[in-house]
Amino acid sequence: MHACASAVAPSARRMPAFRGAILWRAFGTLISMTTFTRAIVRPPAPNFAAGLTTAGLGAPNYDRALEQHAAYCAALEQCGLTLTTLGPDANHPDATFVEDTAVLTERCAVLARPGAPSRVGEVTRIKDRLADFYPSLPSIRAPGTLDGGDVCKAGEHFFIGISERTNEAGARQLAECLAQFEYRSTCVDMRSEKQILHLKSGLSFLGGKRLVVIEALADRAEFQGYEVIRVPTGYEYAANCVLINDRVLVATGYEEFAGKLKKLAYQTIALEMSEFRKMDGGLSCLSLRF
Ligand code: CIR
Repeated sequence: MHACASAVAPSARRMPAFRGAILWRAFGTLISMTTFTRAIVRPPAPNFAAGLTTAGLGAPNYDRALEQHAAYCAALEQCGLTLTTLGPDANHPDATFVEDTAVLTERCAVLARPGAPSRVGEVTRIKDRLADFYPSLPSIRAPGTLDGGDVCKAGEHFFIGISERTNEAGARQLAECLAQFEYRSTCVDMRSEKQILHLKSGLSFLGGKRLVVIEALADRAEFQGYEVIRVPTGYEYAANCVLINDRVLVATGYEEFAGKLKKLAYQTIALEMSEFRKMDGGLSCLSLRF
């Protein structure tokens, strides 16, 4: 079967095709800006601490994680999003990191195939929910693996990280799917960057031609032509920030970085992420935005 074969969901109700992509011209270039209206989230299950982690920061406190998740959801609503909240999934302790299960765009959605075997089953339940919004849900197929956290949408362009979770076959399949919807993509091989789990742990898009990039990746040829806000070594966690409509979610504790964004006229919302960080999670991982 074709790598990007699509399963048409019978329950499809609405296709967000080309919704929310605003195009405008700046410096002679057409620039697109996505307007998000919805997000899917899933609070952590009580066995959240049994998930995968390399952080070495100790076990997360469940009650605090729930509080931080609730604050995160409130911030998404403040950004104008309507939330679909899934029930906690104790069969998959990492399932709160919903971002890794799919890649969502204005024109299409692609189901991921997580690189960690313990996370593969998370996709089935997300698929049912996404079928409410997308009439067709192509998926990444074996031997391809792909985590949504390795995919950074920068307007009409996608950066796809080749990582410990996303392999070349998975990245290629995604690029082919996206090309069918007129999106371009570039692969970023980050297997030598051991300090970050996913590409988006070290790369964020802030609209126009502006990226936030960790120092270790900042000089990569893939980002030439972009205005790069560099995040110094030791502060990598700040790089996973999330532009949602007219605001940017940032992790608390990185005042200098937040100050830089404010100077560039972004409205920031700072969120405490300590308990998710203990499980290698950042701000973007906690939602699927579309
Ligand atoms: C994992 O290792 O898969 C989870 N504990 C953390 C996933 C974080 N997701 C992301 O950065 N997109």
